[in-house]
Order: sequence, then C-alpha cells, then structure tokens
Amino acid sequence: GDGYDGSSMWMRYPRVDDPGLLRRYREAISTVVVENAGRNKAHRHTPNLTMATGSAERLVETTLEAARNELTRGLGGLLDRDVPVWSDRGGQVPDGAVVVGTRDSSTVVRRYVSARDLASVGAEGYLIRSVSRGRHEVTVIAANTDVGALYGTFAFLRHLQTQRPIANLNISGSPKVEHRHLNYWETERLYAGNDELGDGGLGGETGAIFNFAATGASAHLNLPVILDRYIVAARALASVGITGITINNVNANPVYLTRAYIQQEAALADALRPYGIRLAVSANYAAPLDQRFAPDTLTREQLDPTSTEFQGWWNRRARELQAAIPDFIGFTVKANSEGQPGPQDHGKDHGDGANGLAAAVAPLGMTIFWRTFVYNPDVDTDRLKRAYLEFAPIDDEPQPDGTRGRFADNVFLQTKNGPLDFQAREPIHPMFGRMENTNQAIELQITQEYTGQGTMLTYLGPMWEEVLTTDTYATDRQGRLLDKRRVGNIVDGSAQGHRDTAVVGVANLGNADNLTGHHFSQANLFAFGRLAWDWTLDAEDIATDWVRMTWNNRDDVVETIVAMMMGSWEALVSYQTPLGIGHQFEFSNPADHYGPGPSVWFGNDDWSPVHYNKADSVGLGYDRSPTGSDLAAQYFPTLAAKYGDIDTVPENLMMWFHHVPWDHRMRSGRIFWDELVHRYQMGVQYVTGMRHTWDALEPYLDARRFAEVRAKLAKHEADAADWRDTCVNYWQEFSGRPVPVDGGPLSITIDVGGRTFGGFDLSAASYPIPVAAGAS
Ligand code: BDP
Repeated sequence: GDGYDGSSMWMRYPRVDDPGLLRRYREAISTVVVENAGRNKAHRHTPNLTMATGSAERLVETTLEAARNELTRGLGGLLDRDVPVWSDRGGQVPDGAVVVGTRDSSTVVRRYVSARDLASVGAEGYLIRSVSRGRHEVTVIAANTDVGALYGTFAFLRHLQTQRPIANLNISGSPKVEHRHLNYWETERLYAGNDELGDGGLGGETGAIFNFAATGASAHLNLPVILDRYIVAARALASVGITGITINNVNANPVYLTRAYIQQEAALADALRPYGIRLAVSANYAAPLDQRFAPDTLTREQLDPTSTEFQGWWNRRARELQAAIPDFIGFTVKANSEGQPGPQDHGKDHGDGANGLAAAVAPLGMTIFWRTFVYNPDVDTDRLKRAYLEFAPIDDEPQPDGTRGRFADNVFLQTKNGPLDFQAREPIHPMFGRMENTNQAIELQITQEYTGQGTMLTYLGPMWEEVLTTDTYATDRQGRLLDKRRVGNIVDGSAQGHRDTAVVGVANLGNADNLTGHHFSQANLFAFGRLAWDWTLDAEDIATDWVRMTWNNRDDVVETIVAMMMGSWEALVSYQTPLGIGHQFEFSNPADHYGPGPSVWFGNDDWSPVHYNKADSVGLGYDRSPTGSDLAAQYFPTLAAKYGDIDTVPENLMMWFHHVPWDHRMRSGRIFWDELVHRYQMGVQYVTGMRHTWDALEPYLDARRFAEVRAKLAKHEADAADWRDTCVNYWQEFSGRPVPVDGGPLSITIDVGGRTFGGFDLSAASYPIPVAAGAS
C-alpha cells in the first residue's frame, strides 16, 4: 500500500518533512552495515516457503536480515534517498554508517561496545550509540542477541520517525517482562475485516489474518505460500517486542493439533521466526476424545489429568508440534470455563489439570498458560469471587518438601486485568499479589470487544496504565506492606521475586487492509506492545510516538490527535458504564457486546445487565461491600477497606462495590442521580468534540484515512448518544427524578489519572487547531 490505506501501520517511513532535520539525518546516515547477516539461519521446517506472488519482499532467513531490510526500507523512506548496504569487507566502515549486530556477529560492534556495557541490557535489550573515530561518525546498534539487535533497529527507526535529534545518541532499552504474548481468538471478537463480503464468511473472508481453515483460491494460509500481510504483522509485532502468539481461540478447536494443521502452523512459524515471534496453540482439555486423532484417542475415563494415558497423549501431541516447530511455546488452556471441558469433569481441580498438562510438556521445555477466567452459574451469586476461591488455596497449599503452592514451575496462571470480563473499567483482579507461589500472567484485551469494537475511537493506553500502576497494597506473610506492590510490579516479578514473567494481550489483528479495522485501533496494538515491554511507560508518550509515526509530525496536529485519544477511553466509560457500573451490554447478534441493554435479563445472572445494575427505587449498583457479596474482602486489607466503604471507594468504581442511593452526595456536590446523568452527557459530548476536532484536521491529513475516520466518528457519536439515552431513560424509571436540564457543560474536559484532556468548547462555531492537551 501507499501508507494511506493504513496497511503499513506505523512503519510508513515518509520523507522527513522538516528540512533542517532532514539535512542533519542525511549528514549522519549514509549506509547500513550488518556484518554476517546471513549466519544464524533460522530453522525452516518448510524449505520451499515463499511469499505470495506480487510481493516485493523475499522472505528473510535470519533476524539480522530482518534488521538490515528494515533499516534500508526505513532509512530510504525517511531520508528519501537510497541508503545502501555496505558490503566492502576489507575497508573501514564509511562515515555515516549505521551498524547493527552483536559482539559475535560484528567486528564494528566489538570495537566500539564493551561486553560489560552490553551485559547491562540483558538478552533482549539494546544500546544505540553515536561513536566517532577520527573524522568518522558511526551509529552503532548493539545487543547481546540477534533479536536484541532487531529491537534496537526498530527503536532507532522510531527515534527518527518521531523526529528526535540524532547527535550524540546514547539510548538503551530492555524489557521488564520475559514473555510478551498475543492470544489470537481467530474465530471470535475480530472487528477487523470480519466477513467483509457479507456472506457469512463463505468467500473465505472470515476476518482472521491467519486463516488455516480456508482452502482454494481465497485461502489465506496455503502451504507453502506466505502473504505479505503476515510479514507486515510480524514486523509490527517485532517493532514493539512481542515474542509469541497463541494462534487460535481459547474456546479451542482440537483441529489445531492435527497433522494437517501442524504443517500449516509450521509454515507460519517459519515465516515469523526471524522476527523473534514463536507460536503456541490453545488446547481443548478433552481433545484426546476427538476422532480426528484416531486411532490415538482416549476414553472419557482416561481424561483424568493425573493419569499416564492423559499425560502420554499430550506428550505425543507436543512432540509432533516440536518436530515441526522446534521453538514451540506450549499450550494456552481455558478449562471448566463457559462450558469448556476440564479437570473438574473428572473430579480433579485446576491444580491437577494444569499440572497434568505441565508434566506432559515439561520434558520438551514447554509452558502451560492456564486461564483463570472461571465462574460457576450454579453456585455463584457473585461470579466475580470464583477465580480467587478456586486458585488461591492451590497456590497456598503446603507441599511435602516444606514449600507452598502446588502449581508446577512451567505453569502460568493467566488472569484478566479485572474480575468480570474486560469491561471498560474494572477494579484490578483480586488475584494480583495473591499468587505468591505461582507464575502469574496478566491478560489484557486489545481487541475492542466491550470498548467500541470496530467503530469507536477508543485509545486503551490510559486504561492499561491505570491497571498496571494500581497499588495492590500487597503485604508479606507477616502483614507488612511490600515496597514494590503495583500490579506492574507483581507482573514483572519485582514485587515478590518471581523470575518467570508474562503479559498477554488478546489481539485485534484481522484481515482488513489496515489489519485492525479502525485506523486508531492500531494504536492499541502499539500501546500494548510498548507497555508489555515496559509497563512504566506513559500512555500519552506512547500515543505521541504512534501519532508521529502513523499520521504526521506537525506539532499542533500531533497534540490535537493525542489529546483526542487520551480522553477517548474515559469518555467511553462515561457514556457506557460510568461510575463503576458493570456489564450493561445487549447480547443480540450482530451487536454482541456493543450496544446498550440495561433492562435485559437473559434467563440467568451471568451475563444479564439487570443482575449487574440492580436498579431499584433506592438506587443503582452492586453491593460487593461487607453488607453484600463482599468481593472487597478478597483484596489486601488496605484496598479491601477502601473499596468496602462508600465514603472511600474511588467514585469511578462506586457502583462496582455499592448500591448507591439516588440522593447520595458526590464529590462534585451533585447528588448521585445528577452526577450520573452528567457523566453520560459528558461522554457523548466528548465524542462530539472529537468529531469536530477531527474535521478541523482535514487540511493536514491524507484524504483517505481522514474520510474513513470521519465516517466512523459520525457513527460513534450516534451510538454514544444511544447509550446515554437508553440508559438514562431506563434509570429514570427507578429514580423517578427529572433529568437535570442545565444543557450540559459547554466546555468538556475529561480527567485521566489526574491529567485533563479535551477542553472542547462546544459553544464555538468552529474548532481550529490546536486543541491542545489541557486547554480549557
Ligand atoms: C468473553 C468473550 C468470549 C471469550 C471469553 C474468554 O466474550 O469470546 O471466549 O471472554 O475470555 O469476554 O474466555
């Protein structure tokens, strides 16, 4: 693509538009030097793997080739001239060389970067330095491994894409978390190109980017051909440091374990491997019953996870996978959750189940990611308490050797950020900090299931920043507060000394031209990767980088778009589920989890909005304080006390923990009813503000993407208003109070983590840029 269809994502590399900067970049950069790029050839199971016809690209065979190609492509674009690869083996590297490598691969790196300096950045980190020798100025991108060199390459390109100065570079980076994975629910919750032909997917257009099932002319993944789009995705993921993908839905179809599929998975793994991306598969606990594996099938009785039959069966599948994919990660498992089979069907618990699979794959060096998204409609009145109740005792169980915790070392418990299900705002999951003896991965949702799907412009960076920086108030066994105890510290291991660490994001890639459907959904993939690498990064800085890389570098344009993005999530919370109310979504195709349904009852509590809102003449919200379900008690004491008391609970979580009386006095001075209506109003008006602001940006943006976002914003605004009207009208039946008619505020500002965004003056006739952050 030309970059104006979004198909290059944030790797567009247009010519640097600031003439002074372009001159300085051109002076500093002349050639690319990647010595020994062809060594360390990545394993190929599929020797004749090729790119689809029409592709300009050849498949790279090594990680250093990927780095070299990215540099020539990126620098060539940004500098708008050829930046050749230097190939003269004998001579000294030329002035202006950009050198990439490790101390093993590169004599230049060896000359300029000491082993000691490199040791500080670890296996996947990098150093970027300007060095000079005589009149020679050289930029060195150095790492301990080839993949570290690739990450450094992308960091260097990002530096130029965001137009930072190139003189005297001394940059380093290294990830805080080891496993930075995507889960790809290939048949569910895709909002990027889902059934674009409108024929129910019959045209092979299912929306999945990696489509294993398709055959014939429209097949996406057809051995041994790899589409360019997979490589764009691989580059995008490598650019933010993603290390693995579980490629199929957690509601797992065992077909992904069959030989025919493994062959295709191997081809995909071959193509992604040079980019440092490994594959995993979601496993269905009862797959051994599946006749597609005949004669290697088990009986129901043999599904006991402690049995040698069960472990042997999974060991055989894992061996087959490893034979084709030597760096295969392991399995992601959703068991005894939403109707999926699991160990409890055989009288065993989650510890037995996870450990049974873990034992089967441990000899192969593989890992089990066991999800904790469990709830039991038969016994739970408040399903949010279920995960902690099931998993905490196993984590705490005394072992024969005197230690605690039954989960095996190669098991991660994978837990969603909040206890319900990826709602736009939830409190943190009470398990964070509670799994002292078990590896714990956090699962975030990048695909916008509950946050506007393919229509609403919702930047999720601030949400993840809120989650990861939330204080758990975790204590040690003696009840003393830990020093480092934010969710991010729990996840990166610094809180409780965990060595194995993981962040997982439910991905939003699809088969749309721009890979994510909404152009702004690309920002969520970008932000997820950056935060998975380093959760202490600032969501606004990440947005700023993304806008500069993806749209343009005019400061006033950048500030304007970033300001829109930064308030967009809080605005969505406001018009959908303000003040901590949970799950108010209707559940009717095709609008699943998109539109409002506050009055709906589905025949059981699990997913019914009326169960979550508990609207009555007294007030609104779910009592999870000590007078109610007491979910609050699952948190560490300080947080339990804070959440459990209506006077100390943060207002943005008030209805999560309390049934709030309509006339409760809020911090704004308004009564709760008035505040509630005000929130709905503000959310919608923020969207109106975004639409107007976007219109003002027309002269500065490319026509195609401008128009596509503009059309989405119009629908976004209408749908946000529908949320407000549907909900406010329904609540009014219970509150019996008039809707406050102050006309709403004229200047809309949204508070994100103590910072103010918006400042849209809706009384003005026109909305000239800049609408800068904080202006009001
Ligand atoms: C729910 C989704 C469903 C997933 C489930 C899960 O609606 O598609 O299968 O979560 O995470 O939010 O297992």
